[in-house]
Amino acid sequence: MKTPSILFATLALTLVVSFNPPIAAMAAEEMAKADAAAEIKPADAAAMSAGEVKKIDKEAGKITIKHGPLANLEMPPMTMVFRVKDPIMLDQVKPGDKINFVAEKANGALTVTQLQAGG
Ligand SMILES: [Cu+2]
Repeated sequence: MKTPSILFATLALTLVVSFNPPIAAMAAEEMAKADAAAEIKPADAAAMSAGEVKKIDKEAGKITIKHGPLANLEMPPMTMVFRVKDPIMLDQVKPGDKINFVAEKANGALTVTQLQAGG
């Protein structure tokens, strides 16, 4: 009774080996998509992005954020300076805070229009 199971195991192994590369590649791609979606969803359906506050300049109304991918701006992760829509937003966070935010292009400048601590 051993022969059939060995045969089956060999066949299964052959299938796994021959199909594994494309499946693995596809799975990684699907996982990347799922990750991107998961990052956007919890905070707000309106696609908030995750980031970390690096620096705040209240006088200039600017905030430096180390941000993840910004889907709406087609921007990869990086650390950069944003304007804020309302300087009062800068009172809600401090350097080192993890934040969720929405950035939009307003009058040619990238502006944070929504900001919330935590995340
Ligand atoms: Cu950026």
